[in-house]
Amino acid sequence: MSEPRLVEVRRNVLKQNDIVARALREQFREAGVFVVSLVSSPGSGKTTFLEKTLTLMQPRYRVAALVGDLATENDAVRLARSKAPVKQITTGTLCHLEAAMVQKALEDWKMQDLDFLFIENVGNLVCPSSYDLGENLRLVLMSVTEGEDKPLKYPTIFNSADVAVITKNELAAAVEFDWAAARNSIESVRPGMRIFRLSAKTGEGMQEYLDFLSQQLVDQRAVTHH
Ligand SMILES: Nc1nc2c(ncn2[C@@H]2O[C@H](COP(=O)(O)OP(=O)(O)OP(=O)(O)O)[C@@H](O)[C@H]2O)c(=O)[nH]1
Ligand SMILES: [Mg+2]
Repeated sequence: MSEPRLVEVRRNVLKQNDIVARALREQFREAGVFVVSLVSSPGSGKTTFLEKTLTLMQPRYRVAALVGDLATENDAVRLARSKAPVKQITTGTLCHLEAAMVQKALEDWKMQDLDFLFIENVGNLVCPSSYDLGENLRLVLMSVTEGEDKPLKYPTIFNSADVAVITKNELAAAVEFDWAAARNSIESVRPGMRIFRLSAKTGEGMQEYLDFLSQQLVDQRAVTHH
């Protein structure tokens, strides 16, 4: 009989999150920073891809990253090799980041000093989908080794994301990755979704994605007159 109360509590948590996320989005807009979040199952390659992204973007852009995990600073240590400012958020038992955690982590960073902020969410294909972090763009990653039907099994996370990134593409042949099947899965849960296919290890496909991000910043600043 406790279900209605649980539903209500959950609704309140989400509502509170949306309020903070809205404030964050406004703060990002005013500062002219473009914010990209990354979601995926554990081990799909978020940190590898993000380290590569930060390293390749550094010469042209002021970039920084937040990274969420239940425990350890491992990912922050890896990302910091790019020399970009990086902060780890440890969530304890929580399987997703919340807007308030992002807000707190950003307290001593000046958003005006950044062009791009990246947020790596906790590795999980379920929990992060309902939590808005105030980001401009949400990427959902899926590695070629995970199975082409993941979008069909976890439609909510693909629905909450804007762009799909197929990672570890240099392994595609070894695992007999079926590109057409993967694309159909994505297309059936999120018609028209933009998909990048790349490998952070070899660098193939990275340039097209970086060009896309650059254009996103240009478009955002054209709208907000920065
Ligand atoms: N072959 C290959 N391996 C990769 C690639 N990207 C990541 N990996 C490997 O995949 C494993 C997991 O990568 P991570 O970058 O830690 O994945 P993650 O999504 O950040 O993992 P969590 O933060 O734990 O959810 C590591 O052993 C990486 O070296 C890639 O493009 N090609
Ligand atoms: Mg990681």
